[in-house]
Amino acid sequence: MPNIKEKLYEKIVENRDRVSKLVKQHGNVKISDVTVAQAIGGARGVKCLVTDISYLDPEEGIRFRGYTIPETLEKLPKVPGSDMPYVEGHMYLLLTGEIPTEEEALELADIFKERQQVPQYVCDILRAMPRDTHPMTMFSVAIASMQRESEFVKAYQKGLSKYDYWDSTYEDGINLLAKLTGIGAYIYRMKYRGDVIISPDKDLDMGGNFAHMMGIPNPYDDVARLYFILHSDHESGNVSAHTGHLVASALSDMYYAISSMINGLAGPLHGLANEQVLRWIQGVMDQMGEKVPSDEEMKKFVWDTLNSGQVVPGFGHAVLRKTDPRYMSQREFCLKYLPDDPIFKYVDSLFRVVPPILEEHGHAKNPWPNVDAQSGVIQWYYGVKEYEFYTVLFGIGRALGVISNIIWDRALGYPIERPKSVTIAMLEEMVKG
Ligand code: HAX
Repeated sequence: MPNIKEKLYEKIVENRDRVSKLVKQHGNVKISDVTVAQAIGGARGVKCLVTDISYLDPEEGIRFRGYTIPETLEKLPKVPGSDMPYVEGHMYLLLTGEIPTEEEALELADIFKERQQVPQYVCDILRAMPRDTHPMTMFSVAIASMQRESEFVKAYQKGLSKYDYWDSTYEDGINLLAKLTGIGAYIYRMKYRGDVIISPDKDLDMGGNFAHMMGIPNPYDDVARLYFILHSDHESGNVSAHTGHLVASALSDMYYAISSMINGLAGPLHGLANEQVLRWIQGVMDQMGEKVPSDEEMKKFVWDTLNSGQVVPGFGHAVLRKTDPRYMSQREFCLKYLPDDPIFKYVDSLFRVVPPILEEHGHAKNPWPNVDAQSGVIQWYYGVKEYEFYTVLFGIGRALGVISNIIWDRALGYPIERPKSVTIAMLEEMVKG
């Protein structure tokens, strides 16, 4: 058994005990009440999910296994000659809760390399789709098409004890994760780079290999590493993570669950916001020509969007009540590597202009920028100008967290999800008293 799996199993045994004690001894303790507004309003703030992979504090932002973003980037082993850590090391942290040594990160990197080959039938399916199909649709279909490979399904059909679900779920998760960068790069090169496909390089780590398969020189390898780590997890209540958890709770396998996760991420209020931000900026650029608008001119564009009943993409959040630290990490990257980039100037101007406008507008509970306001500009700068593709990058990163969560859901025996619904008439009756 590879080291990471042994380590994972140790942790599973410990945590099964903790969960079982909580349910047996304190199962009736209340942790949340639900109001009418919450029942109608998307269960905002209702505490009814459990995950140890990450925690999102409204003021502080995300912590991965207890570590803030700067701590995560500082503590994880770095790729030699690079400013950024191994994505594989981050996956080790998410799965086991421990910062890996360089050796442990490299061991996982080797496991991914052994399993990275994208099956030819996946490429054939992608090729059979109309070339103008959205890349997120292609990504979702490619993942679902590999469902036939599921180790969990094979084991389940033979008759599998529920205590062993985690094992083949882990294998499915690692098999799938190993292929996601290759599938993403394949879609990109097929659609936007004259169909010239670049094969993986066995000597490179996940971030380096992705940059190589995209055909983009360094430091795009560090961009990829930073991007995948930052987007990996954001608690389990966001649409993509929750969808993955929900679908997997029916014992649908990892391929079904991650394909569904991608479909949830493809909405403009969630992951597709990174595409929408660049689309919005392009709309302004079309009107301004070469000139970057002054802050006063930018205010008008923002008000025009709000007055036409649309949201300003990249701003606001269901949980956060301050600027997203994922935005700040990427902003630091931009200030270091591309301070004079014209699109960064747009993003910077929006950072100054939008929050006071959203406060004045009085609707959004959080006027500050989220991760999606800042991520596209970096991709654009390094030549990935096809903004339709940006959410695929988000999806590769998010899979790290959702796969970790699903493995743990199975290990801890979380049951099929089934909240209760009521009718509007029942609510009217309940509020009468
Ligand atoms: N522009 C305009 N109005 C906004 C707004 C924005 N950026 N953010 C919120 N609002 C509005 C809401 O539409 C809502 O309007 P109504 O009262 O008229 O229905 C009101 O403010 C209250 O919303 P909220 O409670 O502050 O926010 P929600 O929890 O309902 O929604 C969203 C959170 C992220 C969906 C929301 O802020 C939004 O639509 N933002 C723009 C899209 C975006 O950037 N999405 C990406 C979010 C991060 C993420 O998930 N990345 O993947």
